Amino acid sequence: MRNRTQHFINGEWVDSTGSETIDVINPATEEVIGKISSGTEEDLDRAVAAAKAAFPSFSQTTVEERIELLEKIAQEYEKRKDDIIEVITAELGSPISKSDKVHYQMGLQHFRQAAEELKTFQFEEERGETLIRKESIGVSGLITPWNFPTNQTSTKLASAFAAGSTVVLKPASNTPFAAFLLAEIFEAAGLPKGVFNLVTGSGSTIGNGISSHPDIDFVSFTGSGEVGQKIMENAASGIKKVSLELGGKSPLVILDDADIKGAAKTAVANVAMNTGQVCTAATRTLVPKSIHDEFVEAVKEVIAAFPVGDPLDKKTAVGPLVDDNQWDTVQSYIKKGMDEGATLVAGGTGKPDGLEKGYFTKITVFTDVKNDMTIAQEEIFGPVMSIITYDDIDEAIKIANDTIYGLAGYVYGNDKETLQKVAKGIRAGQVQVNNPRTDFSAPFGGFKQSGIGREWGDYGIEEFLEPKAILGYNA
Ligand code: TAP
Repeated sequence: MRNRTQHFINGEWVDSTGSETIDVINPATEEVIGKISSGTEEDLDRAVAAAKAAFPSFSQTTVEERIELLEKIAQEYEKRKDDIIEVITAELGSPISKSDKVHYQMGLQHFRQAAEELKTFQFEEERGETLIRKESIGVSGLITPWNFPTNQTSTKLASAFAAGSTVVLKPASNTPFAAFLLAEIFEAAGLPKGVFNLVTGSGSTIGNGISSHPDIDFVSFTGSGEVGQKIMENAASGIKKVSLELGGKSPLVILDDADIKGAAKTAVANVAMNTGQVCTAATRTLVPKSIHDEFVEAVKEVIAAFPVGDPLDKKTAVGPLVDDNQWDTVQSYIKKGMDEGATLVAGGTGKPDGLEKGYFTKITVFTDVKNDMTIAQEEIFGPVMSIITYDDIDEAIKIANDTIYGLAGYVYGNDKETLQKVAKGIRAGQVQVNNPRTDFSAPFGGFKQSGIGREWGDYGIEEFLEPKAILGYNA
């Protein structure tokens, strides 16, 4: 049992002022694997005070000092590789191979990338007599979701430290333990006291408290649109800057010259990744009518290569959903798809055979989906693919953009001009052409209701900075 009922405040592990705790469950076994403190407003106040006290000196550290710190963090993170993989598999149910190659790696790369960015980042610029400086924004409140316990936290933390901002982190209550490892990593790396503070607890107390706290200057949130809206409302009363990474309903446009097997593999792999609990998941697959039937057959074949099962088994590609709520939500969307008249190609409601314990769900594929159906418009956060047909590229782009979201887009095919036309036509923060390598220096974030602001690389660092103009500086 992991009983992590202390918060990390001002460089020390401290008890909560309250006594309530929150159980953490392994979604593959449904067993309680530990508990965290359900923190109080007093706990949060203490953490914010520590971050505020640490800000004047940390914001004045040199770029070289912060590069060294980020590099040290990356080294300490690497030393905890096995622990990180183990914890993510236990709390999220992520297959062990993905906890390694995706979750562990993404967490690491953000620290490395931030160190790299600082080597060329321009904090000062002279324009005639005027000096323009980018200064740390101040105490930052970070609120993160459960779906990528290291990636979502590390991208924010790496950017904040690179910018010289101090933070209070509230991780998701479903998957909090990875954040405790980060606290230990920062301790080992020698992060000054008060720069990083970890307070666990409910969204309604700690999350809400962060977004309305008078001594927090900036809130960086990743999660649902509903909570994002509440955070904006709270932040508005204190004119606090917010950055929001919210949901998506991303399109994958398959061109008529695509290799069909490759396209099917790309589509299934994308929707199966992290059991579909990915904000950038390509949940709408746009296929030319001319290749639809062949594509559907290829999808049916490819699904067998994505076994759902025990996350500890190295052959497992897809683990369970994070909890019973998420399981119920996904089931109700699958039912809704059938009720609205979409044709089930694979999967369906219920648990996969032999997986009665754990929040396992089937990789589900619908075709004959119209873009105005609920399953094509709402974020499901489960491995559910909607196949929608199109006649020509202009129609494909129109369908791709017919959503309230704009987080990601994907295009797969051969003709370079068409690939580029589609990539430019999709209104989204990040578009991927033919399964490129992850680029940690590229900005990540959403158009429309997918969010405000950007993370990753230099764009991520910018979020934690305020431009300041000193006129007459060089007069
Ligand atoms: P949210 O409720 O948005 O939770 C995300 C984070 O916000 C968690 O740390 C949560 O704390 C906290 N929170 C909850 N209520 C809050 C409040 N009033 N003020 C401030 N913070 C608050 O997401 P969820 O419940 O985990 O998932 C619900 C749906 O959101 C999913 O089905 C999915 O559609 C979407 N989602 C999107 C993303 C991304 S990356 N875009 C990630 C996760 C979920 P607790 O954990 O303590 O509740």
